[in-house]
Amino acid sequence: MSRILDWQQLSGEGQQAALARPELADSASLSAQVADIIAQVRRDGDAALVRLSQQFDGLETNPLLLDSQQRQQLIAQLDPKRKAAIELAYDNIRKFHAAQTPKDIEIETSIGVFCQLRNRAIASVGLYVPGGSAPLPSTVLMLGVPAQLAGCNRTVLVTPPGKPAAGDIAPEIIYAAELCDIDEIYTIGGAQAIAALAYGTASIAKVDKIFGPGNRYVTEAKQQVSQDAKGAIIDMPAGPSEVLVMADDNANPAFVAADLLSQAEHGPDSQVLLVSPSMQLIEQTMIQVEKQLATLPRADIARQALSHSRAIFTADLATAVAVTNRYAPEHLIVQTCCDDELVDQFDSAGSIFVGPWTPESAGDYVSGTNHVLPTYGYSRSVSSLSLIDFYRRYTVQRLTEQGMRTIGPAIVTLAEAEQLDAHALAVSLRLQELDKQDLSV
Ligand code: HSO
Ligand code: ZN
Repeated sequence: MSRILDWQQLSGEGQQAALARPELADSASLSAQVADIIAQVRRDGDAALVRLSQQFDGLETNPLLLDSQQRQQLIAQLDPKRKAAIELAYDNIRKFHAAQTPKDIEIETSIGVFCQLRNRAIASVGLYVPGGSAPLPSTVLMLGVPAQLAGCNRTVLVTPPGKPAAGDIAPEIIYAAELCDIDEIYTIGGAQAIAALAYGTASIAKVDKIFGPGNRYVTEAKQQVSQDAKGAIIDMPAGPSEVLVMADDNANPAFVAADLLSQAEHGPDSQVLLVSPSMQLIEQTMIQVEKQLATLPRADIARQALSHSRAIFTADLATAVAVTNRYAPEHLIVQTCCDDELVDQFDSAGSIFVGPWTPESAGDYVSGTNHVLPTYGYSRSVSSLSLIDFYRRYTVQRLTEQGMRTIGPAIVTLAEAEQLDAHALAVSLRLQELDKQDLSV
């Protein structure tokens, strides 16, 4: 950890700085670059995808779509232990998400006035699975399981080609996709993959909604296509991934250190915070972090993330809770005297990991919760990815004659108040018709 900050000693500004996210630097040139990539894909379609994949991923061949034979060949290489672990993760994620199936409702709001809320799967969804330094089959499951449960007609997976074997995708990714019934898999990544999903090309049909985490280019591309009515909507805004561990003297410093490092190893821009009313725990954790770093292959990446991490020392647990709520972390790990009592006091974390036996890794992989979560303080108001995100909701209403009689006069009154005479007429004509019918009986 680079800095220990004593919360009590900080000025208002100092406290704000202690909880600040990094500025998403260089955004003007980033957004221009991404806009250019999107424009190329819109103009040149598949040819742009091939060109950009060569430029960014060194993809020499042009497999783009993996056929079923290629997929089966890859799955055959998969280690049985990994296969079984993917199956357990799939089962748990499926159980937790199946329980979230939304129910249609119908309510008679006034006599003869029937209102429905219906939930239907979004027809076509695009899932972005980052490649980067390691393939992420867990992300395939987090996106693919809810798409499968919702019953989306078409689910498209894009992922950057693996290196060094250009064109290959990790067998773990293919197997996870197979379990989720995803048969449209393209080896493309980056902003060009998002552009292809949003606008379509000759070989990739456009999707309605794009899901999944990615690097700065992917995130920026998602933002841009979501602002265009001809593009696609997206799951949620995103920034670098983050964890806040809240721990007191009861916590095991080795556990806390490992939890901090598991976030730090994701990338140099990962955000890592420790909040504690115990200076001893903070110091012990720092020793453990150094010790564990020595054993980690990704120590370089983790060190870069740790260089901007903070340990915040608070007067008591109540202050630690207040600091945590103010930061609104993507992941919140709680290891204190009183975890269960504290859980209800957190009002702004994306996902909470309670007690010493619940590392973030549990939710990243196998517990069943979704690991696609709002970052960058968005967890105050944006929800963690759930089954409902794969549905659209719409309403249906029907008035009987009786219903028209019941609410018609109020509609006319409101339309007149808004001076919208055609609105009033649409109702008064019908009311007159009903009066005529009454007279003729
Ligand atoms: N912690 C990451 C998800 C992940 N971890 C994937 C391991 N694999 C962001 O929530
Ligand atoms: Zn993780």
